[in-house]
Amino acid sequence: MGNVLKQDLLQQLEQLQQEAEVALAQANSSEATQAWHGEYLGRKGRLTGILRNLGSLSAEERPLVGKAANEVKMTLENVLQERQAAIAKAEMEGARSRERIDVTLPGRPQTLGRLHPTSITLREIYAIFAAMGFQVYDSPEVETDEYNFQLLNMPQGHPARDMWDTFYTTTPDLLLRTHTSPGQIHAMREYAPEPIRVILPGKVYRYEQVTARSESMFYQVEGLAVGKHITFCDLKGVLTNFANQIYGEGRPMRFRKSYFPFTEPSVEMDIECVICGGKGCGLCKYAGWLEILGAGMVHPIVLQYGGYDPSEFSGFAFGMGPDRIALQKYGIDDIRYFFANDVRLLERIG
Ligand code: 2NL
Repeated sequence: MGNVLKQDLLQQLEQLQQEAEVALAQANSSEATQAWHGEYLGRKGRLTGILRNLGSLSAEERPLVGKAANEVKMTLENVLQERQAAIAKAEMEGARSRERIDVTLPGRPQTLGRLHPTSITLREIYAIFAAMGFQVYDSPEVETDEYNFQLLNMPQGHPARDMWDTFYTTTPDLLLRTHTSPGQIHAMREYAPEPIRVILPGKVYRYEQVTARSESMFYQVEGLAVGKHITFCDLKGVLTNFANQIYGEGRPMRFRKSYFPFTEPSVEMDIECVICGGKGCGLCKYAGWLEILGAGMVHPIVLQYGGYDPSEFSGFAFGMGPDRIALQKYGIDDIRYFFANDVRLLERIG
C-alpha cells in the first residue's frame, strides 16, 4: 500500500516537472513567469500539494520522496531563473529598439520671437528724449470730454473738434482718447508749478475708415516741456535733434506753419523724402517731403488749465505717430499688418 503511494507520488513529481517545463517555455513575460511560479512552486502551488501526502508514507519512504521533491524544486527554480533572465534581456532589447533615438536626424527649427516694429521705434524715441531730460508719463486710454477736448481749448461745439472723429462710450462724456494730449494735462496738474519735461506714448482711437494708411487704433507720442523762459528756439532745437537722431544726421528738414487749437503758434515738421530724396515719388505724394510731426508753443489757456500762470510760464509741445515712423523705417506699405497679429510680419522685417 505504502509502496503504491510512493510510486504514485514519484510519478506525480515527474509529471509535474514535465508539465512545468512545458508551461514555462510558453511564459513570455515577467508577469507570466510570476504566475507560473505561483502555480507550481508557490505556497498554494502544485508541488506543495504533492508534498502534503508525505505524511502518509512510512519513515523509510519519506526521505526518498522528499529528496525527489527537492530535486524537482531545485530543477524548476533553476529553469525559472534562466527563463526570467532570458525574458528580462528580451524586454530590455525590445525597449531599446522601440525607444531608440536617431541622433543623426536634423533638429526642429526654433522660431524666435522679436519686438514689434512699433515697439522698436517707441524704444528709440524714449532713448532720444530721455537723453534730453524727458520722462515717460502714463495715462488712461478712456478719458472724459473735458480732458480730451475742453482743457485743450476746445469747448463744446468748437469746430476744431471735427479734426478728431471720436469713439464715445455709452456713458455720457466718457470717450476713447483721440490723442495722448489729455495725459499732458494730467502731468501738468500733477507737477505744477514745477517745470516739466514729459513724453506721453500710448494708444489712441479714431472713428475713421480703416485703410492702408490709417487704422482706428494707433500709437502716438506727445511731448511737453513747461518752464520759465522756454521759447520757440527750444522747440526747434529739441525737435531738430530728435529728427537727426531718428532719421540720421544731415537729412534736410523744414518747419511749416500749421494750426492746432492747443498751440499758438503751431508748426509741422517735414523731412526730405527717404525714398526719392526730394525729387517726388509715390511715398511723398510728389511733394519731396514727409510730414513727421506737429508741434507748437502751448496755448496760454491750456497752460492755465494745467495749473501754470501763463504770464510766468511758457512751454512747447509736439505730437508724432510712431507707427508711421516704423512703416517708413521698415518699408512696410500697409499699417493694417501692424495689428493683424500675423507673425510673418516679424519674419519679414527680421
Ligand atoms: C500731431 C500733432 C500735437 C500737441 C500735439 C499738446 C498738448 C498739450 C498742449 C499743447 Cl496738453 N499741445 N500736444 C501739440 C501740437 C501738436 O500733435 O500731428 N500729432 C500726431
